[in-house]
Amino acid sequence: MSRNDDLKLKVPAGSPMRAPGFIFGVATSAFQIEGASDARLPCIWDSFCATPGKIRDHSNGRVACDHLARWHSDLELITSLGLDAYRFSISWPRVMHADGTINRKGVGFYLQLLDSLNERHCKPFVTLYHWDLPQYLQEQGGWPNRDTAFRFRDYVDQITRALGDRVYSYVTLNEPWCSAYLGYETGVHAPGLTDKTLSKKAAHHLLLAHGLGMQVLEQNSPATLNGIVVNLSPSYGATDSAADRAAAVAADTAMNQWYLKPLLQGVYPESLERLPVAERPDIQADDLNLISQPLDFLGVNYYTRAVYKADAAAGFVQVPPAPPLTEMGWEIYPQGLTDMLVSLHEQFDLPPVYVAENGAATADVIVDGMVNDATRIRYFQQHLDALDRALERGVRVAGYFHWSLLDNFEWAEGYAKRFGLVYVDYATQRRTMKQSAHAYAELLRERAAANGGTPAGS
Ligand code: IFM
Repeated sequence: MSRNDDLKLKVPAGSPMRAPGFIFGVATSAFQIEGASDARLPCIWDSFCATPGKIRDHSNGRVACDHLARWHSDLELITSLGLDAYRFSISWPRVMHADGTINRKGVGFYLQLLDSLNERHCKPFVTLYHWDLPQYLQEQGGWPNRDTAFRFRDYVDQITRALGDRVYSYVTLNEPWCSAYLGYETGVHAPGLTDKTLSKKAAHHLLLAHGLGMQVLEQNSPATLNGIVVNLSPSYGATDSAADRAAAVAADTAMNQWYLKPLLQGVYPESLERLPVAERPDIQADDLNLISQPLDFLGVNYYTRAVYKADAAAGFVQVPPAPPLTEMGWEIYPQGLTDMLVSLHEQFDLPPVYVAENGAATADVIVDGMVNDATRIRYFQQHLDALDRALERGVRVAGYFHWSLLDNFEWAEGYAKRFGLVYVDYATQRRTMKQSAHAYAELLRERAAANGGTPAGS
């Protein structure tokens, strides 16, 4: 393979990914890129960032990528990539007042963005909740308070009416496991609490919020594709011993099945019954019916796998990842994407699936005006190949979104970890397309030409 080939992305001839209907996109989220925190209500991540010791580089989302001011040129970048779709999130604290009425000024930003995306034939995938809970709702108990799910329902009702028919697809929640487990159990994410009982309650209320949101979407926006995005880490035993294999199953149940089963089958895993009574969420009649309403699609985010060994006290413990690692310290394991998709397909009666996020943080630097992120391109290619293997096995995957368009605020890691296809110099806010962005654009150009057209947006 020549050096030049190494900087290219390819999709094999005959792959369903080459068909024009397969969606290629990029994803971002509001808190991570927008900035202008003064022009909206505070959210739990503002408070978390203001708490000493929580963010590795002591940063916050006040400016981030200044996308609120620079959205127009960011949209030019999206257009220049020729993407079929752009997945972004709405900032709940930007579009709603604390009294539950809509904030027209905040909504105005999204209306412009949506109109411009539609003019450019780039499909808007809108995530309604990507972790930025309004702080006043946290003060009323946050996700462990059942009422928060109903406040989410009200917000979904208002925002979907305000956005009208501009949206192609709605995602109710992004990665509820992160909100519940990282936010309320390990405390490494906002709001930074460390309480197992709160975490289980939060998980249930997030799922309930999804169900209530789906009900509203069905009513207000039946023509959009409506679904949810979960993050899944396929679990493997550290050895082939029965104990390690059982540890992997237990971990899979706690992390993945806890969300998949209620959503897709309307039941919790049986292990719920083995939780101490005090730790069990309050599951009311009809909750599981609401949670398991039919989905137009299931979004899955895949970054890495997790390897477990048996542990007498905890049942399972995660083994530290082995190289090759990304800058996040996450193992690069593309086969996990195939395994995860195939196993979902075998276990559940699935709606179409989107890989709603996949990407890598790499050590990017600008040299002579260029960012040669060959490691990201390799990761990207390996995961496209892994996705193709899943398609060959009959999994109905309808699209792939790369995380992320821009380098951005990587939560507790601050700005040090760069996931973008586009490099952001935070001192000047200058954007530089990395080699991976050029490779993605070239792939889409080449696919469009093979299909007798031009890429979306161009
Ligand atoms: O940056 C996050 C994103 O907000 C949610 N999914 C994982 C990404 C990388 O950690």
